[in-house]
Amino acid sequence: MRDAVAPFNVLMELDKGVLEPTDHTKRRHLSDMHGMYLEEPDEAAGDALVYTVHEIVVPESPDHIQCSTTILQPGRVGREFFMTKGHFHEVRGRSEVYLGLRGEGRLVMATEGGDHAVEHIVPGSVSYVPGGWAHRSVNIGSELLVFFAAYVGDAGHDYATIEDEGLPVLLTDAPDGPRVERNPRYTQR
Ligand code: M6P
Ligand code: ZN
Repeated sequence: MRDAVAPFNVLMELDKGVLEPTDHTKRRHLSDMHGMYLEEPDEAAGDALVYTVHEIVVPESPDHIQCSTTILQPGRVGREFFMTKGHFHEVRGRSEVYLGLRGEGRLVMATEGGDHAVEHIVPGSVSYVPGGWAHRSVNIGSELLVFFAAYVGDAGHDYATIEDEGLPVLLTDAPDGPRVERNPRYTQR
């Protein structure tokens, strides 16, 4: 972790989402997404890379703001587009902001009560994720989806709550374009 007391700069390659320097990089492959898609991936897909997250790490305190870039590969598992795992914040009230940099995506959000919202991620889009809303990004295009995210320092990631059932809606590749479909596995809590 850098000395968060001193001001600092990092440089972002806008079309690739690479931060220089980066404190931490995580990569999620199909094997990390087990059970999150309705269908299991084709064996032919192997353990493909789904997305990469480059993080600037600062103290996990509400005085700080965590920043990261996410690079989502184009692809599908069955009819569903490649997506991030998605999460609630462990501290439910913590909010987040997304800035689209490249490609075309959707930001799927949902509350624990079952409300949902779907916003576009495109270069220049600024999306506000209020506290209490789980969020997952989906690449609906044929090129990389790249976006920047900033969130309150102590937010934390709660993956478990949506791991089994997912979110109320799915983004699928339909003949007439990307479609928001009800998730048959979701039951309202
Ligand atoms: C965004 C932010 C990060 C998150 C990343 C990948 O960059 O919301 O906090 O880690 O997307 O999403 P996930 O953690 O759900 O895999
Ligand atoms: Zn978040």
